[in-house]
Amino acid sequence: MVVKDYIRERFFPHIWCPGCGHGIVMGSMIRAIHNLGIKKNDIVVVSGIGCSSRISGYLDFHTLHTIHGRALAFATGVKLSRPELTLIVPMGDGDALAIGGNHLIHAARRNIDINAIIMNNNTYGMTGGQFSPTTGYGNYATTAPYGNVDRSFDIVKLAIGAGATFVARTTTYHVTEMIKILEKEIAHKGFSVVEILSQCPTYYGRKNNFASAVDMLNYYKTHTISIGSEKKEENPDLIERGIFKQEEKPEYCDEYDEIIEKASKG
Ligand SMILES: Cc1ncc(C[n+]2csc(CCOP(=O)(O)OP(=O)(O)O)c2C)c(N)n1
Ligand code: SF4
Repeated sequence: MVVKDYIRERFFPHIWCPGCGHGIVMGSMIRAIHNLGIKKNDIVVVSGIGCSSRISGYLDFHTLHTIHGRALAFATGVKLSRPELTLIVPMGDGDALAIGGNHLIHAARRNIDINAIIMNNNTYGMTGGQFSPTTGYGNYATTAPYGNVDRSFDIVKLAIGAGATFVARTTTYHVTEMIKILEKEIAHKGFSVVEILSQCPTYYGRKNNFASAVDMLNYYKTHTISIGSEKKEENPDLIERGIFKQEEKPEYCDEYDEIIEKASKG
């Protein structure tokens, strides 16, 4: 496989800081799409604004780089008008859960066939490290110099509660697992959410005593476990990785087609 076949070299060098996790996610997206054998022309990547959202500029598919928090709204429009296309929406935790939180829960309850990828770096990287809905209680941010008092969303629980039919979590340390999960996500018909813990060494890392990007990757290695591991009983703070939900349910575009048919028959 040649990664260069899937990227727009004219936009390189990329904007990401050394050690940023988002490039690992982009590389894994490319490999998953390649392994599934989907034609480049059949893929639409829609993103909002953020370091993570910059992925849409670098990938050589049909792409829409839209406005902060609204990627899922644009993607819904594209999917409803061209349901045969594969829609992928890479987002940051700020983009997906703060300004875009409402779009996320409503896309989930409709079960529209869109693949949301949430790169959770616990901060607003692009704008300088403000706290986000996943920064975590007691952690530090440029806008929380004495410690954050907001509690975090659990992205997996939120997505399941809102009705997403495929929900998973992985990290940038677990690349082979990430590629397999992304393959399953894209192959699933319905609204799917994959949370990927993706390090921001520049802001979240520096503010929270991580000496380097490698330190953050080591944290993902030592503080996460596969779903069902016995270690979770010994240490409830460990974060679970894997596929939490995978369920077949009627998809929104299909249901909409049925309504159009009913209406056209009068
Ligand atoms: C309507 C609007 N509000 C605020 C901004 C400023 N802004 C740009 S990116 C961003 C947050 C990015 O954080 P996240 O989505 O978590 O992505 P990251 O950069 O961490 O990958 C913000 C607040 C904007 N571009 N548009
Ligand atoms: S600020 Fe953080 S999220 Fe943005 S490119 Fe740098 S390391 Fe990545």
